[in-house]
Amino acid sequence: MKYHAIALASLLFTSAASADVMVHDAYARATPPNAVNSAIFMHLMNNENKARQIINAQSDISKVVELHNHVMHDGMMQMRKVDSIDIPANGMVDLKPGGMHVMLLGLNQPLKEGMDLELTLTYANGETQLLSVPVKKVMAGMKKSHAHH
Ligand SMILES: [Cu+2]
Repeated sequence: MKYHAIALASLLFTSAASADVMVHDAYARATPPNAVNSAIFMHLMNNENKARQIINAQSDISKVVELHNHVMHDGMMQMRKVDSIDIPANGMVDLKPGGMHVMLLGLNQPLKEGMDLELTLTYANGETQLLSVPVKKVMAGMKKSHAHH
């Protein structure tokens, strides 16, 4: 029985270590030469039975990195800094243009297609996740989300 207990313990440990939040299709928006800000988008999948919370994002590419969401204010969509991005248990969250995103403020260099940025996500439980995020050219996308007809 003792051996069983040990085997089970190591199995649990292994699965806990690999049961991360899965990140798919992460990309940073390429910028024109003089742009100072950009954003990172991604699809987050939580395979755990408990909710996860991203509480911080860090990167060397810009002076400030913030978690943002878009909210309607006086009939206008505005970006707001948020304290966390919640990913429900066994659920998923899309960071996408017009919605939640990782905001890069004060870029240290223009973002060109083909570059890869390093981004570190910090979760409320203390875990960190290092991502390699490719830079992609995308259409602004904002006009579509503003159309209400
Ligand atoms: Cu923003």
